[in-house]
Amino acid sequence: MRSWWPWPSLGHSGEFGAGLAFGVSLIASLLIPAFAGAVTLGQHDSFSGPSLDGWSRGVALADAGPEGVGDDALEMVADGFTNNGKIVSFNQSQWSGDYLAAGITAIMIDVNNTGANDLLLRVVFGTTSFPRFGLGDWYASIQAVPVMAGSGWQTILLPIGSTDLRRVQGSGGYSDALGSVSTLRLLHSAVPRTQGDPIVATLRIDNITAVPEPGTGLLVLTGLLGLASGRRGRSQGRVDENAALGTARLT
Ligand SMILES: [Ca+2]
Repeated sequence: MRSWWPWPSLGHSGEFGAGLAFGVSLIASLLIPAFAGAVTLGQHDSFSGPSLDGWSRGVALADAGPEGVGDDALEMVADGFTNNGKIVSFNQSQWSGDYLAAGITAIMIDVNNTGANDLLLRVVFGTTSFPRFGLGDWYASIQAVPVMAGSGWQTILLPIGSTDLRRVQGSGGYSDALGSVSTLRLLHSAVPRTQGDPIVATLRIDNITAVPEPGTGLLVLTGLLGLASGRRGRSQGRVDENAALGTARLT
């Protein structure tokens, strides 16, 4: 059988070949968008049960969501200096894909800062699996949403329009990047960047939702506002109507 390996002199068997093949595979995995999933309008992660809903970093915490008993959430704990020194979680499955084709203009999240330090939350989109080594185009929230220590549950909105995000790595345009997202990251950072800032903090998140464009997805938006309004009475947070339209922040 003819070998698939294009360089016969190198071969693809033995330690060298295996190592080289692994290296090529690793580089390819970093360069090629994963597209394990296709993001869709209105999709919603609620962390029911022990699953992390495809999110990496953090743990599933039973009965820790905004609804209390029976409502699970994802908790991130950062110690400020080790590999777990930052508040960051990321998704490379159902949150990868074409955000522009899907008509998504913001990410809505329930958050609860149970730690002792205030947080500045941002979303970051990348066309590769990792921002390291300068690979890929990455866009981050220009304006962070502050979530104070001891906040209780709040609903926040992170708009992702072309004027809401800033390129923090790479050279690709906004449309190309948001049209081929491989990784969505949620993190704390003082300025827009690909990675979080070290901090001692604890953050719980729940009900991550892809919010539609105003007007074109009015029914979906109305439903989302209804959900947020229902949670509002049980938390300190509130949803600003303009914020839900992707033009301001939540408090
Ligand atoms: Ca939940």
